[in-house]
Amino acid sequence: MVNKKVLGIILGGGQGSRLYPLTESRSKPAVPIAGKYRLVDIPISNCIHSEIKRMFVLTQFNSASLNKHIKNTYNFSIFSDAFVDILAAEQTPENKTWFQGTADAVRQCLPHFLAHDFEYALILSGDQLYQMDFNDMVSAHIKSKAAISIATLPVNAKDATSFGILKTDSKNVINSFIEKPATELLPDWKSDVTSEMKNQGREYLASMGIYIFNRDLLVKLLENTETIDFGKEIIPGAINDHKVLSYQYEGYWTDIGNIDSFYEANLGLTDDVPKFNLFDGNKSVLTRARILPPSKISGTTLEKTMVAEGGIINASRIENSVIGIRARIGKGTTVANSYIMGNSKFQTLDQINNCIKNNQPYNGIGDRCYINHAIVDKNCKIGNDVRINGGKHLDDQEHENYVVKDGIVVIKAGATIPHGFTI
Ligand code: ADQ
Ligand code: ADP
Repeated sequence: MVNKKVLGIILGGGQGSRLYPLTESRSKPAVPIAGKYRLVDIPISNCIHSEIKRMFVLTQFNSASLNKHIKNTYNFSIFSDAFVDILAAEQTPENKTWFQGTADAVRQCLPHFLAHDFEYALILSGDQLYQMDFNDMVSAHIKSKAAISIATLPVNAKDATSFGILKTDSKNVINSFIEKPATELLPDWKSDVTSEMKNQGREYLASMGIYIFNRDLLVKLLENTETIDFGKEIIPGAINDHKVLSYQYEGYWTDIGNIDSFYEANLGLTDDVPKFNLFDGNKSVLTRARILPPSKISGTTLEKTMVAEGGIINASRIENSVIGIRARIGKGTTVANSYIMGNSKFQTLDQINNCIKNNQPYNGIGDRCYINHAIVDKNCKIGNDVRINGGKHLDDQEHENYVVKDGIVVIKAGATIPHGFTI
């Protein structure tokens, strides 16, 4: 089944500066999450489970890994209309280079969308972790004859300043909207929420950045080329002239747009009952089916840890961590509170022996290391006796091979960390 009325548009990211250095050499949708997926798999899986199988992914630059991932993962039957296409910001005589903002990205790609039949454009963010059936939202949109619908969620005062905050009438029609209000403005923006939400201090209705637009209205609203952002201009400008519906969502949803929230979202998956359920057969997150052997683990005490396929793990202890595909971790090593992304390919025994002979680190994490509070990006070579101890005691800093952001040490993709190095 392909829903012919809805076209999925996934905003794959601006310049990705908030996720730097994970976005140093790849586009944001290609950032690996949960050991074996990519960020873009989340919105694409939600769309596919909702029968919305025609999707565009808009991205600032089109990395080889994104292309390869989409091409190798989302293969639909040639007899269906389904597709996932990547649209990267391109230079044309009319447009200089980058997408200037979310609305500008959609505007620049509009000719590609309009070549397809659809009645509703479903616009999604590429950096959120949630499992949502969009059919309910589409039905509510159609039933109420709305022009635009926005998925919303009650949030607390601390979070409210980083979202679009809105108020509705008794029929859930949005009558006011403010993008990222300053703290002193918040008292005016409280909504009537359920007592459960009130008890949790979640009294502000936030936009989840998930929009449904009627096709013709989207085209019309984008005619004004001065408007570059949905949250800052298009939505606040539309609420007076059009029926903009709030579709209130109560499930788990989190924004993973910066290093801290990305780290928390990944490590949260190791909880006894994670808020995001990867083990739900009906809402599984789809990704590339790689042909990898099971991970081989020896002498390791594992606590609250997820280990993806293809690993060779000889560590002493791994706790509260996510270990990605083809990871290799040496003897006597401890990994705690960390996300180790793993490797893109296996090294041969000859290659490994050659590194050992030359006293060089090889792919993975060496022997007797201690790694805490860190994200180790793909294809790193971490030597023996390396100590990486992240935490709030570290100030933000940038080095050739790693950065520290919010106390989290991020080892850059492909970095070599010499034997005995300490952070
Ligand atoms: P933000 O998340 O701050 O707020 P923004 O940074 O514009 O908004 O990002 C929205 C999505 O679009 C993200 O997935 C981002 O990666 C992507 N994006 C940003 N710039 C882009 C560009 N130039 N090209 C392609 N993609 C781009 C928005 C809304 C708020 C709402 C929050 C919810 O503006 O009202 O509350 O989302 O997270
Ligand atoms: P990313 O940095 O986005 O995670 P990867 O490191 O996974 O990207 O690389 C993307 C693709 O390129 C992978 O599918 C992998 O097969 C391939 N690749 C990466 N490094 C190498 C390499 N050294 N030799 C051959 N193929 C590689």
